[in-house]
Amino acid sequence: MNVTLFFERLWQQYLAVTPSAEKIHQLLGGGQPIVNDHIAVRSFNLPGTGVEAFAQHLLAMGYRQGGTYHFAAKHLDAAHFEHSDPCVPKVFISELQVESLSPQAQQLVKNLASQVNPELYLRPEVFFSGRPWQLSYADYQCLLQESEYAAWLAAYGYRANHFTVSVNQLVGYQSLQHVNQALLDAGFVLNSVGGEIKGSPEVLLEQSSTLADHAEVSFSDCKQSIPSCFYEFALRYKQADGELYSGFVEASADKIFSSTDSRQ
Ligand code: OOG
Ligand code: NI
Repeated sequence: MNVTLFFERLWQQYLAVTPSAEKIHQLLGGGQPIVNDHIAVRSFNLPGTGVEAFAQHLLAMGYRQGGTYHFAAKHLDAAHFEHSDPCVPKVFISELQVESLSPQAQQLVKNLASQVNPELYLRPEVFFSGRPWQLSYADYQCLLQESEYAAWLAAYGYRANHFTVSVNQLVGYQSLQHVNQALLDAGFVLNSVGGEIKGSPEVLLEQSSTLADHAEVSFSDCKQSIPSCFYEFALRYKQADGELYSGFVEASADKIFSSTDSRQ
């Protein structure tokens, strides 16, 4: 699949539940195009449906694997992928260790997964295929008690859960503080878990993010408004060899995950 089309499809799907995104582009870009640093997708680690299943399509589109990451408390594993063309966004893919859930929640997740035709994962369109299973609101709430990640993924399925403005390529902003202030002045709410800025020049990456918008989700028994997707902002620093750091920082990513958690 052509990468431009791939990101256009992800972007349109994301916009449908993230009205803030358009306003943020207007605010920070003033009509000029915004370059995105990366997007992220979430998955379960069940056979054929986790990071590897998604990665195969990126490799076919000219990506190579970058770092791998572990989040013990959230029971997540992740990897990032970068493209040979530096203007093409990186992709961060995570997977939940389903075996870490309670037996009841594990059964619930397996029931969702069993509704999916495994061929879904063989096509690059899986990245923006949305929710391929039926879910009741009670089951959503049951998952939410154990893992906000599991609940979000069960409700929204496969999609970009955020896009990320590359602050390095943003005209008129010298720092992430400056970007955050513009967002706060315009009335956006930032994820404040661990401070509004995660990371530092020392770890070569500073990140911030909005709190997710809300969208109405059709559950099998009712419609409910729940947290949808967010926007992230990333400023990268040069490493010793003069190249911009292209990886992620576990301690910071751990807090970025909370951007879909309205209970923070
Ligand atoms: C991914 C969170 C991590 C980053 O830039 O560190 C991340 C997620 O919320 O699925 O995107
Ligand atoms: Ni991110």
